[in-house]
Amino acid sequence: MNIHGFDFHTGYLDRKAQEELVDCLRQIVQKAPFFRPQMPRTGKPFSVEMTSAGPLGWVCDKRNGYRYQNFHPATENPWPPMPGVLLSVWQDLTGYDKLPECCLINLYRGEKPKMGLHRDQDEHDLDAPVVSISLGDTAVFRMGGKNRSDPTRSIKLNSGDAVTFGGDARLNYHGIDRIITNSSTLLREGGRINLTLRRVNL
Ligand code: MD3
Ligand code: FE
Repeated sequence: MNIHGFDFHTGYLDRKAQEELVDCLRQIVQKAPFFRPQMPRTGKPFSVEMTSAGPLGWVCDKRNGYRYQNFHPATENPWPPMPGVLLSVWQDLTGYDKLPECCLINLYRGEKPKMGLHRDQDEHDLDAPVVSISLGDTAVFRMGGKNRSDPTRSIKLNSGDAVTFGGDARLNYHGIDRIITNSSTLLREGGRINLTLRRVNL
């Protein structure tokens, strides 16, 4: 980890590794289908669909807000297990002594999917880094600072790129401005999938 707290691993997964990961995700999504979270209070639907793998999944709805829970909100089944290959990625990129408990799977597809500027602060272990893996179409990622009003910069995340966020950047504001349609051939149905690996509990 560098002084800024984030590390870009451009082209971390080669094409074959990306294809194998997508196959693995298709199996997960068969058991735990994508769902569309809603904003707390307003109930406004997200433009991004989500699901999770591992002991915990991140969910959000009008009534109960943002949280981690150990079951899928629609099927009410436990989330599918964390793929072994993602535990290897976590170990390789972070060397963190505890395992990730959540692989959040974000699907950017359809009409102008985006994720507004926010911080990831629903986890208890804020010493643990977050690992992001991009698959499919390129995303225009926005990285900010500690305060919403801090300057931001725009960075493209391509299929196969991995990023670790920890230390000084763990609570930085960030978001996805847009997806560049048809920039990748990885996903037959088009769009982008982002995986974030997270430790939740201390
Ligand atoms: C910077 N996802 O799910 S991953 C999210 O591409 C989320 O789907 C985006 O932000 C996506 O919460 C961005 C990059 C990322 C993830 C976690 C971070 C950047 C981060 C945590 C701290 C700082
Ligand atoms: Fe985030």
